[in-house]
Amino acid sequence: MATSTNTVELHVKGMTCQSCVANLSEELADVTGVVETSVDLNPEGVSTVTVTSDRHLEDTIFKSAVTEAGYQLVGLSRTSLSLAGDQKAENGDCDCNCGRR
Ligand SMILES: [Cu+2]
Repeated sequence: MATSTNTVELHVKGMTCQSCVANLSEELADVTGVVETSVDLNPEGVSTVTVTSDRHLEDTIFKSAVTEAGYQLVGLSRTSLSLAGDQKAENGDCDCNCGRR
């Protein structure tokens, strides 16, 4: 199995205290593939929830987990960290026809 680590940042509205944090963390922990969740709580606005998984997970999976826990997913951003076994040599090959004729 290829080891790749996927990190997704969820922007979640409606979390106000540590039990919200625990609540959502639990919900996310139930998602297959999720290995780690960390929450940067912002009680007055949008909290940032960083989810690390060992596979690619669809946006809709996160959305339903957040909704299930009773909060609102207002945004999502991905930083795909390919840590191992995914080093393709990109030699900057030119796609266009320059220099060919
Ligand atoms: Cu709470």
